[in-house]
Amino acid sequence: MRIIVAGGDGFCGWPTALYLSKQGHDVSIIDNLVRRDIDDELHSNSVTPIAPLEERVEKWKEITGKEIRTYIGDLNHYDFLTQVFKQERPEAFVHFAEQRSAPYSMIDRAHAVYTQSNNVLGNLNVLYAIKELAPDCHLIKLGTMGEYGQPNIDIEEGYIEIEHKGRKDTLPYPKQPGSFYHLTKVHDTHNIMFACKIWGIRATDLNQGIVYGLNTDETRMDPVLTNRLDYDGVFGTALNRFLIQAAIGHDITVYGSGSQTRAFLNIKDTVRCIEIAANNPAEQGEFRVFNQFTESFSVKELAEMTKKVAEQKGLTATISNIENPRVEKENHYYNAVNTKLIDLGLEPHLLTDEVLDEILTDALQYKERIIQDNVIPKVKWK
Ligand code: NAD
Ligand code: USQ
Repeated sequence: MRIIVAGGDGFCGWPTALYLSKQGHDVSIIDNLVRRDIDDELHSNSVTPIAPLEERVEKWKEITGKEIRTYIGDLNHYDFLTQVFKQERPEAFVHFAEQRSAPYSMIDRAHAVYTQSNNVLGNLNVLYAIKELAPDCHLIKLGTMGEYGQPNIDIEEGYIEIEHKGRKDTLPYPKQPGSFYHLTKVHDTHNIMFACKIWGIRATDLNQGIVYGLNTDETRMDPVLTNRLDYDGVFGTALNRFLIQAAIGHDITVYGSGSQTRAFLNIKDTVRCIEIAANNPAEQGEFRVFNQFTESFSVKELAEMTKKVAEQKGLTATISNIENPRVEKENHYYNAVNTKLIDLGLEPHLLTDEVLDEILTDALQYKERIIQDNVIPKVKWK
């Protein structure tokens, strides 16, 4: 299958591009490299040294003989995007290319505006490019579990059957996102659903949980293929961040009580979920939603698991409940459904001590690169 991976230089996109290429798909990457620029803006870095994109794909070709073509440009430059569509004639378009940090979107007005215009308008351009140039192309769009928020009922996969005043309907599941970033995913969802309805586009919205880990079998093949690993207070996510904090002897920063619960998955499952979606395309006109996660944990549980594994390695790990910089529910019900990807063949890599140990070992290898000052969160919601 001819597949474009937009955002293919990023944390999820790079290992996905490699995995799809290994499976025999004809892969090309679109990326404007803005994530590398944001590292400069924040005076931050990936824990792992990451090679330039051109070097990465050259190494992949050298090792495997497989070519991944790259297009450096912005989804918001429509002329650029249409040129890529004409050249590649994609059968699937995997869309990772958005600003993905909730804290970054909450820095100030300018960062909120950037996040919303980059994400919502970029996605709208992709919808138009599919409509005008590749109407059969399957859009595989990365959404987020955070679109649903933390309702006091079970979270379904995209839709819920509601009975109201004696009548029944299946409606989009209510959305209660927790940041201007998470809101962009809700806006995207509505735009995609509408485009499917009016133009007959086929789309799968993957409401992904928080991804942990960094390496897959492919990224481990050579140091040049190593994936990025974020740790700072803006882009670092729970669990990966906790393990890195443990690696450098920093307190594990649980925000508030730590009772807040989220859905998680291993990066090794991310790449497989994309393959499953690609191999089982949505029908023409169908807007399909899969909840892409394998397990849920409270933040407190993750901190405790990290502490245990770090101590087994002889590290000192202290859990510190710091004032929550976000406005979010801490004590809440959380039970989300995730059967659709499993029914299509996903075999989850679950979170074990061995998995935690593996990520911690990777973090320890590069711990000298970590800039201590970036670890504490500085962005507040209010
Ligand atoms: P990332 O920031 O590492 O990668 C995103 C990539 O997209 C970057 O390489 C960036 O340069 C590129 N990009 C951004 N805007 C672009 C544009 N307008 N044009 C072209 N390229 C652009 O993020 P990630 O962690 O790999 O996340 C990928 C996707 O998955 C995002 O949409 C994110 O919202 C979603 N997601 C991520 C997680 C997670 O835990 N990392 C969880 C759920 C959902
Ligand atoms: N948290 C801590 N301590 C930390 C960091 C985070 O307690 O040091 C808490 C946060 O308060 C929050 C939870 O952990 O309650 C998750 O925070 P996070 O930064 O790991 O994740 P989030 O901001 O939700 O965003 C990440 C990705 C985003 C993706 C989302 C999936 O950056 O792209 O969409 O996870 S989800 O959470 O399912 O919406």
